[in-house]
Amino acid sequence: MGLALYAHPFSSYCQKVLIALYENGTPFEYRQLGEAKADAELAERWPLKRMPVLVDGGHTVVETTVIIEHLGLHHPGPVRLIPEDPRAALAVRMLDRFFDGYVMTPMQRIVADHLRPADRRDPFGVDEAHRLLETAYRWLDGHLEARTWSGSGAHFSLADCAAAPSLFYADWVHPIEPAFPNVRAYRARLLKRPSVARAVDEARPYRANFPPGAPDRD
Ligand SMILES: N[C@@H](CCC(=O)N[C@@H](CS)C(=O)NCC(=O)O)C(=O)O
Repeated sequence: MGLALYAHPFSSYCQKVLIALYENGTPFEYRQLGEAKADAELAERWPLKRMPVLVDGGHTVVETTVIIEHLGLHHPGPVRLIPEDPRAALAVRMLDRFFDGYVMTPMQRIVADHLRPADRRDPFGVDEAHRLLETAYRWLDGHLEARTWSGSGAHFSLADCAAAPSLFYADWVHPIEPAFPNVRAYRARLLKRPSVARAVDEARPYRANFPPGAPDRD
């Protein structure tokens, strides 16, 4: 029994793991969610029904960061997404947490607000999410001053897997202003990375489903 990934191409967290799999050309069975059978299997394996979920030889692995750590441990490839040196690994994990907590989370909050009934919207929470994104961009711009990749500087890592989809969609809901040239350049660099470009291309057919409306770019 090999690897199976329950995922949807348009989901930002699913892209985070897909990028890791594509980086190393790791073979896996794509169990696409949105189809009744795959949805039922996911609910059975993970009652919280968050995606993606990895199944490795019958063993269920959840949470994107843990999934990517699991892949590095049990299915390593030529691209090491968590550095061997524990200090360098810590820097990568720190940036991974930054992107999930302070870019992905506020971006999701803004997007999810569009799915609420009109009388249950949360303008205060949405404002807060916009402010958090602005502060996150500012901090990241300084952090990227002398770095090509966000986690370990010279090498693409877990942190960049988290950065790519979070900055991709965050820029759609809270544009990265020219005042943050390093973040804009980093997002563009990420989009050129073949693993990221592939994930973005696979998600193209679903853009019309982006709740706030997708911009005509990228
Ligand atoms: N912390 C989780 C977050 C996963 C997550 O939020 N996935 C979203 C898709 S991008 C999801 O499943 N949303 C469906 C829902 O909220 O019901 C991880 O890293 O795997």
